[in-house]
Amino acid sequence: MKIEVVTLFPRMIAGALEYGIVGRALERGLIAVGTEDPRAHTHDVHRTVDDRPYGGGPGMVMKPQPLLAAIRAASARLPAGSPRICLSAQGEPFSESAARSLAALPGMLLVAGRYEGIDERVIALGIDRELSVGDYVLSGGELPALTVIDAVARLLPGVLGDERSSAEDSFAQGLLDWPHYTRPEVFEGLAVPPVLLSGDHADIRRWRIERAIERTRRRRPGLIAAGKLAPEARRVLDELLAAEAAAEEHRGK
Ligand code: 4GO
Repeated sequence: MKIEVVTLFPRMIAGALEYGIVGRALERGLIAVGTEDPRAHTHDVHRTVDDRPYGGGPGMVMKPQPLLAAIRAASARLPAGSPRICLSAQGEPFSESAARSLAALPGMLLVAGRYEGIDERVIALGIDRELSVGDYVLSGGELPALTVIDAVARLLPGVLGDERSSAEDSFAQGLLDWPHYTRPEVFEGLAVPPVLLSGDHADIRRWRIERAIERTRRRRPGLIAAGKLAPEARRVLDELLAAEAAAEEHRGK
């Protein structure tokens, strides 16, 4: 997959992508990430990329001409069918399912704004969709762009090692993750749950899904209400609910 990022801080993107699974995916050519700096598209001696907001108020706005020129230059390096995406707190929520849709595409352009935001006409002329990584304001779109790149890259074929598959992730089940343990068996008085030492893979799988459901119900009930559970998780949840109803009945309601 070919990715382009429009940013005033290209080294922030390049630097963050050197590490871990995404770093290896880049080395192996499974993804390629380019950057385009709007400052390279200015024509004044001060290389101005921002200006004062019409209507007044504090802060500055990214001026349209250098930003749109950078978007067009970066777009020209991407395959047809690559969406131009702006990261902003006003965007639609980014999610694992949004990452899955993007991972099916040949490329994407990510626009990372700075200052108070970008001139709305750039969105009208050069952006296909706006995404938000969460309900909070950041000082730039670079970290959200890196978040999208990371979440998408690990879904691409070959990016995770043989022994790991994103299909095994709890989010593939529509759930929060289950708890993880490694050696030693007892750490500061806390033991690893015995089922994980049993070697019974069906029991272990069942335990993990149950723990994931338990956490998700407590911390993120909306994820379950949204009815997006994978069939395996749905089955386990239905059994848990039936067991709870039976226990309730037994206690005389
Ligand atoms: C994205 C960008 C938050 C998000 C941003 C988010 N803040 N929640 N700030 O995904 C334009 C200027 C947007 C700073 C940028």
